[in-house]
Amino acid sequence: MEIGILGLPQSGKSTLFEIMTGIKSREMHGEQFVRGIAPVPDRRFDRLVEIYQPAKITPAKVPFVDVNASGEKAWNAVRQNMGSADGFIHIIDGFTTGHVGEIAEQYRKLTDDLILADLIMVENRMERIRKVPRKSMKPLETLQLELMPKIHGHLEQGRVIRELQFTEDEWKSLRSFSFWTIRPELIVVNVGEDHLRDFDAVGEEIPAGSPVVVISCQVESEIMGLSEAEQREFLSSLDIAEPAYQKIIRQSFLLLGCMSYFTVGEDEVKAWVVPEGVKAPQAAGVIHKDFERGFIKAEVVGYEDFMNCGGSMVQAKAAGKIRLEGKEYVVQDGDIISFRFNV
Ligand SMILES: Nc1nc2c(ncn2[C@@H]2O[C@H](COP(=O)(O)OP(=O)(O)OP(=O)(O)O)[C@@H](O)[C@H]2O)c(=O)[nH]1
Ligand SMILES: [Mg+2]
Repeated sequence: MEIGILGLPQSGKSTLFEIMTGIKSREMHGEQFVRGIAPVPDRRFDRLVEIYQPAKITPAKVPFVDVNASGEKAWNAVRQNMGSADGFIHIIDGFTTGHVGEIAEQYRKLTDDLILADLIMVENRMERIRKVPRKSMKPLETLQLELMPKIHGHLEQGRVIRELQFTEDEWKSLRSFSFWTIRPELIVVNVGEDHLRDFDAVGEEIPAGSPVVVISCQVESEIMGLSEAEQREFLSSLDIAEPAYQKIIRQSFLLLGCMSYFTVGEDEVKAWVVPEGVKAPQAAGVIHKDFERGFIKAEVVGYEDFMNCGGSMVQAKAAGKIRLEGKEYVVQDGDIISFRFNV
């Protein structure tokens, strides 16, 4: 699973990538794309680390990809390297203009390119399916034959595929295409320092239905060199509670449909990444396949319950807050879990 960083040339893609992952892709000459991993900021995780003071800490992580090519080569590089991205950050240059209308226009420009790329994919597919004799059509192809004109018409109106509603079967039939505008996106507006607070309206100006985060990459990359305390002081002088890049990482994590549960102890506090709606045995399987195969029970306490019991397992147990859950339990974000299994 990974998030691709998309944006027009010189919009701040590599600057954002560096802030989030610490990797300077601009210095990696000759590499068309660069992968980096960002830890997901999570206050709950930090609190658990304070409580357990473990030897090892492992936060949840999100992988990002930055394309390192310009001009004509850029779009080819994007096509080659982002076909498998599960979602995108679409970053927009808001620092050379202070005008919200122009920002919306820039958003439109790249989105139109992506819509066009999707249109071509749909047209190719339609042409191919139409050559298949009706009788020998597989159910998947029949479904695609029905769907493609609908998607085509929608794209032709300059609209993105993710706005459309699909049934589960329809989703399955579309999965193999990696359409650009079907995958979720997070819009990031990269503004100049003076405009940090003027852009609350930007979300309304970009009627995309996608989440929007405003950041000044310049400011945030400058404060990376400061100590944590200095960073906090600087941000509070600008009336900012948290650096925006942290919000961007968290939103990217949500974009992937992920959540985390925790395992805790003096040896390690770890956030495990699972898809939303996962059941206990599959969640255990992320730790080890044997945990899933030999799953017996999950001992679960919700993060809030745990903290309300003074951050103590003994107290949580005494208060009856530790539940024994079975195979059908749907894991909740922030659950603290210990699995019982038999191998
Ligand atoms: N003033 C200002 N300049 C910025 C900001 N973010 C990035 N820049 C500058 O814009 C230029 C491009 O930044 P990059 O992060 O390399 O942009 P990019 O989208 O990766 O560029 P390409 O990969 O060449 O398409 C650099 O000179 C940055 O210093 C910002 O928030 N404010
Ligand atoms: Mg770049």
